[in-house]
Amino acid sequence: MTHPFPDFTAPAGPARIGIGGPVGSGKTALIERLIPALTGRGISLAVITNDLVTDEDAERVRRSGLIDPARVRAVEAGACPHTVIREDPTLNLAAAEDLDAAFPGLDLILLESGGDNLASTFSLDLVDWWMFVIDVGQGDDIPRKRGPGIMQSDLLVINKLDLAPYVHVDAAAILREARAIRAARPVLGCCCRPYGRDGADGTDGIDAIVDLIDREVLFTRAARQDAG
Ligand SMILES: Nc1nc2c(ncn2[C@@H]2O[C@H](COP(=O)(O)OP(=O)(O)OP(=O)(O)O)[C@@H](O)[C@H]2O)c(=O)[nH]1
Ligand SMILES: [Mg+2]
Repeated sequence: MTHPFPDFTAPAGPARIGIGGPVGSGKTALIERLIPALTGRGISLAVITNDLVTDEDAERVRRSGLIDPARVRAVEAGACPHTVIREDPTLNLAAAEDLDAAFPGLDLILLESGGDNLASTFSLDLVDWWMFVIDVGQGDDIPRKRGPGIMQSDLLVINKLDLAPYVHVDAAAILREARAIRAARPVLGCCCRPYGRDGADGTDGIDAIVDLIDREVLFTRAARQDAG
């Protein structure tokens, strides 16, 4: 993300990355893949999930065995999932501050939004950088619909490329079209499940997402903090 103020200095504390996208596109599945990939690179991690009226996703991540369950917090978003990530992110900011206080040296918090439509975006008071996850099962015309999530996110992830042949979507074409629509902003294809399909069939895979996070968020933020 290019910050609008060149002399901006990143605040101390962990970086925060938002993960938004329509219901069922694979946001939690992506988190389950990112946790081992990021912690394997020595990054100290925590997770906040937003569900409408339950803590279902937080419980799933806690039970996954991938991360210390104490590092996972749930925010109940209520009826309107984008309100708590955009208009009034107080609950998510409080959860992030709690995690920062509980785990000194925390590098990064992943925040999953409640499943929404193509219109959700994150407040930059809440996150440093955010990605939007769609999947091929929603149709190959989704990038063309140009919702704010597709146009404004720092990274567009097109998930479930393994399903493309079954839903009659040309995976290469949807990636090409999304890249053309987003111009210079990155688009990466992946398969959060089944495991082992990363990088197969032209997908960019989880490692490409982690490389981008490393470069665009963690490295850039550390450089800003050093400069400050
Ligand atoms: N075939 C396939 N299935 C996937 C993939 N990623 C996720 N799924 C499945 O898609 C379904 C939804 O995944 P979730 O990770 O729960 O999606 P989500 O975006 O977190 O859903 P909400 O939080 O309810 O909005 C689950 O049944 C996953 O197993 C993928 O790459 N390929
Ligand atoms: Mg989820």
